[in-house]
Amino acid sequence: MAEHLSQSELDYPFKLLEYFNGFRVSKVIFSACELGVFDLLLKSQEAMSAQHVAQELGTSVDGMERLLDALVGIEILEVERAEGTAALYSSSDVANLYLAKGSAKSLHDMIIYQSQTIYPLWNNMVDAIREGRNQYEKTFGLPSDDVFQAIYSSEEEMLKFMGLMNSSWVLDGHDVVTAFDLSCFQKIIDLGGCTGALATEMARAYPASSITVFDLPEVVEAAQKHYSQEGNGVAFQSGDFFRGDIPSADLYVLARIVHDWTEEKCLALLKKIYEACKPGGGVLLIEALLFENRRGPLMVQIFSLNMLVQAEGRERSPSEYTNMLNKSGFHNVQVCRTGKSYDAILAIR
Ligand code: SAM
Ligand code: ASE
Repeated sequence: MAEHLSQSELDYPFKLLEYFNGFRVSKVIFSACELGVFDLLLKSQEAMSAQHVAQELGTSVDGMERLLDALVGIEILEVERAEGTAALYSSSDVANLYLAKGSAKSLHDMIIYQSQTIYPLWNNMVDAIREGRNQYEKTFGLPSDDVFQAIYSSEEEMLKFMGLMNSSWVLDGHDVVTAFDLSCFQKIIDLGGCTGALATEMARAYPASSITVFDLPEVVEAAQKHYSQEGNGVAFQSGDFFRGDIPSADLYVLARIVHDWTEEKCLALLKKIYEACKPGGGVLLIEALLFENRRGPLMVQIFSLNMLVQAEGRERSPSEYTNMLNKSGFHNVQVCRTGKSYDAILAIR
């Protein structure tokens, strides 16, 4: 099988070509999102010509026609061409569900952040690999020693990052909070819980537990202003999990926190959590797990490069997380792969 695959790739490198042209496919989707193509097609509810779309969005007709054709090529839009009339473009169900701004499952904010922040950072990937550090300074002229000072360089950037974080849990939130039965934990704190998207999923799955999001003061303020849904049963608390006290709880959730930091900082944080944790309590890590042999999943290997270019951490395998948890005092480490982007690890004090 492997021989057959490599043989045909040698005859003609289909996969190789598709992969190294991947950035252009990304740019097609990013551009359409930034221009508002999917929002317009959803709103219009009928198929539109390139000229009509161009006029509504204030672009050239020629440019828009090429963009719409490429979106048809990647099967995100549909087109009808009747003899003698202009081609008429319409959205697919996938575009309406995931790419338009307003829908409950929208990934729009995730795509905007990839387009405006991650893409420029990845442009300096060569330097990131040479230097082994993030590229905020070269890319955006920002000091980069304090990772979240760079990520939150302005109110606008902070809100965009929060949009990215929020939209991930549209897809994986329910799976990760139900990977283990957490109903035995009364007081749950989501450390670095950002907009409260995951905490809201927890409150839904465990209505008898109390859920608190703990995050930096500016994040809590913005979360309450822009994201807090009335009566979803989630409380907010400001603090700094490195410099300040961690409140006592039965379960600490760390979703995409450990992967931001060096092993040294993770151990300091996990030990601090261990001290604050009630006996019989635990910690739940939500991360994208590498395979133990590190051969995949490809998306996790790519996330790990993203942590290099944007933060100071990395993606890790289950045994690396287990070792850190054990070194911090936790035991009974259980790993659950969800089959989606993010997985769950539960450990008990
Ligand atoms: N847990 C959320 C999720 O998975 O969607 C957000 C993860 S985000 C990568 C990291 C979060 O940690 C951000 O919300 C950030 O504000 C927060 N954070 C960073 N440093 C922190 C600190 N010292 N104390 C508390 N929160 C912090
Ligand atoms: C972080 C997660 C992310 C810090 C910065 C980040 C993500 C993007 N930038 O903890 C989410 C997943 N990765 C990608 C590439 O989308």
